[in-house]
Amino acid sequence: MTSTIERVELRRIAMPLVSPFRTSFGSQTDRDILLVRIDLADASGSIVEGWGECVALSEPSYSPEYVDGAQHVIVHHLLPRLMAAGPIEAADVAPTLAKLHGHPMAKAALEMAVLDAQLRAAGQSFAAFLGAQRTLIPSGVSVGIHDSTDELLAAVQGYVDDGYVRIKLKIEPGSDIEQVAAVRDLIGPDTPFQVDANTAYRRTDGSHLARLDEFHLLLIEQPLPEDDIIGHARLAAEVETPICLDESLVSATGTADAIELGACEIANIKPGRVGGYLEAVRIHDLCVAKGIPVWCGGMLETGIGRAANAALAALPGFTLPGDISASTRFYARDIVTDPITITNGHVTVPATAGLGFDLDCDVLDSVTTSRISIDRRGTVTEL
Ligand code: NPQ
Ligand code: MG
Repeated sequence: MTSTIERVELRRIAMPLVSPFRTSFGSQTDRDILLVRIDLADASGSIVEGWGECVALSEPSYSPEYVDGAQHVIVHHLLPRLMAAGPIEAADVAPTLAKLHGHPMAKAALEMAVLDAQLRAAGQSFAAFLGAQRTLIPSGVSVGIHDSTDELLAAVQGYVDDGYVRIKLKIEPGSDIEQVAAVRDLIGPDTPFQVDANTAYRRTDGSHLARLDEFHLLLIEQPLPEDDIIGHARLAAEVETPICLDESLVSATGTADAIELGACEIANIKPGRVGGYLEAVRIHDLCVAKGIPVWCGGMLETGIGRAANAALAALPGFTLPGDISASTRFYARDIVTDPITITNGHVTVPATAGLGFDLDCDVLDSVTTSRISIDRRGTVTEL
């Protein structure tokens, strides 16, 4: 069933992180997030609201998108086209916007809001919509770069105590080998352990990265720049530890090519990076067909994105633990009434109608930094 977009609200929120999060591209203490609310009207005129979360960071440091740019392209390019398209459902969003190049995170946020509204109207959970059978998924944690190995080990021990079943360590050239060795020593040989370089290495670093093989890591995530597919293929031949792509994978067709070239032995799937949850499912299906293990990445989402990610990660091809940690890993207070928690190392897949969250309006209002409304004629009003 298709519905008409009646009104859109864009809301910016400022979420302080419980501790600074450092990656090879920089350190962050706050998360500036763009939320999208879309009011859909069905044929009888009854209105249901849906929410989406844009995962773009404040700077174009992880990918070319950034949150101010995402808001601009939504207001001035994406929404005018989407609203002109007439009655739609979630599956129509990406095709309707396909002639506008790039901006996957902005597009994904719109598709997500339509999907949430559509599922709420149908009384269906996202997991049921996807055909996901699992009710629990294993929870991994991403640990930032620390200058001091002692501080790093204290942080890792804290996450092990919290019950996380898999540790991911952010790395960059410098103390990488030494810190991986120290963490492996701390957690023992049987705890699943992987690293993420966020593009910090070069093609010539093959023999250096092969030194990680002795620590029996699950994978090395995105060691090289995002456009260096052949470099990753060469590295995959040179290093025993499987090479996993994150930043390089922006579509199903590109993922198929990377797999064929031998550059992608494992895939990190992030719905925002690939233009939405529906494209993420296509990448999942393709990887299952090719025998490539997948796992769900994370972008420090609020309870909105975290709920949707948990449902996606319940699909059968997600055979490795994802970066879907408890909300408290990053935020003291989430904007939803039922934040994602971890019990015995697992997250419960949401079962309520929609993407699987309900907003805590008081908390949401308390972190809101700006709000605009866009009506059917495209008129923008500051709220
Ligand atoms: C990754 N995420 O897999 C990303 C990178 C990322 C959980 O490791 C603020 C600061 C927000 C750094 C969002 C994880 C961020 C950030 C995502 C890094 O590569
Ligand atoms: Mg990554």
